Amino acid sequence: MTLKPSKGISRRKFMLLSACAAVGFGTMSIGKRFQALAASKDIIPLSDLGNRDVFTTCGMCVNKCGVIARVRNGVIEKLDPNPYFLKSRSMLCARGNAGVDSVYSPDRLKYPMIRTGQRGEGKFRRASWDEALDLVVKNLSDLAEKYGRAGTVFVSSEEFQEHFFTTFAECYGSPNTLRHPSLCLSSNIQGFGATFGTNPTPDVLNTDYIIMSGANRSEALITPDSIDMLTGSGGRRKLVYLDPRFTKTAAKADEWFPIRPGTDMAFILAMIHVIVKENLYDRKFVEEQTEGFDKLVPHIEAYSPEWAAAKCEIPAEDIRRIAREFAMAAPKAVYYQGRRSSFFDNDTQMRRAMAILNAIIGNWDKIGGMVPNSQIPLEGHEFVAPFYEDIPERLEANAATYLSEKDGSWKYFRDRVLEQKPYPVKGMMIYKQNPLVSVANREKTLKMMEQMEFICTIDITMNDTACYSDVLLPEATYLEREDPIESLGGIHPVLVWREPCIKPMYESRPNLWIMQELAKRMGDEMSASFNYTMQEYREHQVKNNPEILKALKEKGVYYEKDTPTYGQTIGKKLKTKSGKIEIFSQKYADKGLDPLPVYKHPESGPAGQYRLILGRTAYMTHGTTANNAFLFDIMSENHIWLHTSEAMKKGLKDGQMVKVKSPLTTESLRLLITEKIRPDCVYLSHGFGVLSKGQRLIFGKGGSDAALVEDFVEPISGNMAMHHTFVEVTAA
Ligand SMILES: Nc1nc2c(c(=O)[nH]1)N[C@H]1C(S)=C(S)[C@@H](COP(=O)(O)OP(=O)(O)OC[C@H]3O[C@@H](n4cnc5c(=O)[nH]c(N)nc54)[C@H](O)[C@@H]3O)O[C@H]1N2
Ligand SMILES: Nc1nc2c(c(=O)[nH]1)N[C@H]1C(S)=C(S)[C@@H](COP(=O)(O)OP(=O)(O)OC[C@H]3O[C@@H](n4cnc5c(=O)[nH]c(N)nc54)[C@H](O)[C@@H]3O)O[C@H]1N2
Ligand code: SF4
Ligand SMILES: [Mo]
Repeated sequence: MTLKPSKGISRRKFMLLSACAAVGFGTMSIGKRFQALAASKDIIPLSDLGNRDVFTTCGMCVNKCGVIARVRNGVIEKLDPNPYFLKSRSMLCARGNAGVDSVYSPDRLKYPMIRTGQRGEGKFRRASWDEALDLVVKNLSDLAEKYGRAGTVFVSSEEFQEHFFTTFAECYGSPNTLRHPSLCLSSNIQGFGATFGTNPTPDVLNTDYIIMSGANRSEALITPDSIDMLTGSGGRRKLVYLDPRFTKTAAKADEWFPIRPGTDMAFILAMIHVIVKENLYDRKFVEEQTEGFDKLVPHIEAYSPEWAAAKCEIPAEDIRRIAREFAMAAPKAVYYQGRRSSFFDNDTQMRRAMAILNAIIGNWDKIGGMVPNSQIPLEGHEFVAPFYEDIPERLEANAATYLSEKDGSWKYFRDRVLEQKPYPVKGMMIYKQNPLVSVANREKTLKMMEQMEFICTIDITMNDTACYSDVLLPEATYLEREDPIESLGGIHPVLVWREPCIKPMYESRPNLWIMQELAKRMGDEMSASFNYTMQEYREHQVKNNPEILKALKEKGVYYEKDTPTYGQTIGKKLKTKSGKIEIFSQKYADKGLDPLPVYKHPESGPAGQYRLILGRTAYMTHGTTANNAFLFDIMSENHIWLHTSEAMKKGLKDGQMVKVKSPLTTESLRLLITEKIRPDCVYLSHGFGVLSKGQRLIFGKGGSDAALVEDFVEPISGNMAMHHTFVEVTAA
């Protein structure tokens, strides 16, 4: 039987399946597609594990929901939510349900591969593991000889086995690790961290008043918030939502304001103005727990609702009313900071403003307020990295004011690779990241990759980055792997792990094995850092605690206590310099940064052009899931959204092809005419317009936002700022 990308299962059937998963344990067969797969000798799992229900963890996005995999005759037939995992409120989303396709997709990476054609041509030959691993090690040794150990960058995103990859980088001796936060939430972490000493979690379940700006929780799912914001326990819940688009969250909100992009800080400063002027803040809390309120008072004098209305286009009387309602609901009120912040070049200061607004109403560490995260501690993995002399600082050291040593900054790093300053980087090891899709300005990433002498990608599918690599190492998927224990922090912290549902198919291997085999070839010293089995590693993580191991085995999760606790930090020193909540940041002042957030108005675009805004859909995770057969059934291309009035002016018709031109490139896209967006913006979702022909369902469909979006940067955290691009839209 030849395997073709197939839609095999109808959308209706799939939706039925999802609904079923949301309510209970029906073991509905996944249909003909999997019977056909099970019958194919090509891909019968090597499993002799038979019929089992496996408690494991979803790997389809960052939330890591609990899953029960129904394995029948050695095939994973269906995934159900694990009711013991409280954080997902017994839910698996569409992507979680569709996870089986990551195992059985005909487009997955099956064997180690070595490139035979030009980079990007997609021509590879199958290789043995020995040959591929030897080739990687030869290149890593040659690169170290030629350029030093810093001459190779280790690129990765969060995943349970990522730790082994970063350990390998450390043992190899490269200071250059490049992780996803500088494409995601590093300015958020920075802004809240500078104020509270940590990035707290809004207690959405118990709050009475939520303001969400730039956080589309009905589509950009974060559990449990996406569920709790609709259900809540209070019953008096109010949700105010600011977004240039009328999203599914807007549909569920009490009030929606189509805010002018990049002006959230004006709205927040005006709320602070009202709350301070009208004495609605929590005076006792402010006196006891915060620093610098006296400097805030004159600072916000000019930021009146009337001033803000002209900036953010939300009426002054609404700002004033919302500020009063918000303060009255305190402490059960949250200005929800969201997760991703890579929109504008003032995002860190915008998050500071959000943090200050929360602080002055005294919602800190209280039920229904902003609660610092707790975490169940795990025993660390100790290893001795070999010592190498003359290892330089990381390539982009000092580029951002507060650069994360561990995460780096994609924007600054890539620029320095291209300048070849202060030293050349010529090797790239990539684990579970797809920079050609996730880093703004794709052309620059292509140039960066072009000048690499060696690129190795460890992934599960032939994504764009794999297609431009030299050696591909197939990792086993999350449903085939035994993974370390992971401590998920939050208001109600939990331990989870992964158990294999079937044996890894084809020749895919878990990352620990891959790192062990590479380390072995690098020599004894390095190999010593990987000298354990997964079982030993997991036992070490929990000091062999039988209670934890039993709970994980039987329920897939371990909670230390039944309910969250509040107020643990009250009266204690926070992790800021003063030990208090820093409204005025002396730390920022010392670095020459604004110690209180100063409003900066975003530029207007050229006449006739639109600001390009990005955002999630509920059916896709980044650029990872578009080629998933089930999800492709729901969404098979991305449309460019344009407001009806603008489309009429241009004589454009719904569904027709248009050219979208940014200063970087032009993409052809299908037009969606809608009232659900501001007339000065267009919107495009992420993950389409791929370069790799190895993603057979979606190759040739939709367009790439990464190609269109320019690479501006937020200079305090080094976060990519992705909403400064303006585009023209014309008929194709
Ligand atoms: N389904 C799904 N869920 C996910 C993910 C996924 O890929 N798919 N990814 C996860 C990850 S890693 C992250 S970081 C989070 C991201 O979570 P979010 O940050 O909530 O997600 P986005 O959709 O990127 O952006 C949210 C909204 O901001 C709006 N927006 C744009 N500009 C502005 C502005 O200037 N002001 C305001 N107020 N709004 C603006 C956009 O229109 C969009 O609807 O989602 C997580 N959850
Ligand atoms: N233009 C644009 N760019 C963006 C965003 C946007 O909205 N628009 N969002 C930004 C945000 S918030 C984030 S967090 C980043 C995320 O972007 P990335 O850090 O690139 O992460 P992902 O897209 O989640 O996953 C990357 C790769 O992991 C692979 N993968 C999946 N599971 C496994 C596995 O088990 N093992 C291995 N080895 N590989 C696996 C997938 O095939 C995929 O190719 O993108 C950012 N970039
Ligand atoms: S939100 Fe969906 S994709 Fe993400 S972990 Fe949960 S079920 Fe999986
Ligand atoms: Mo993210």
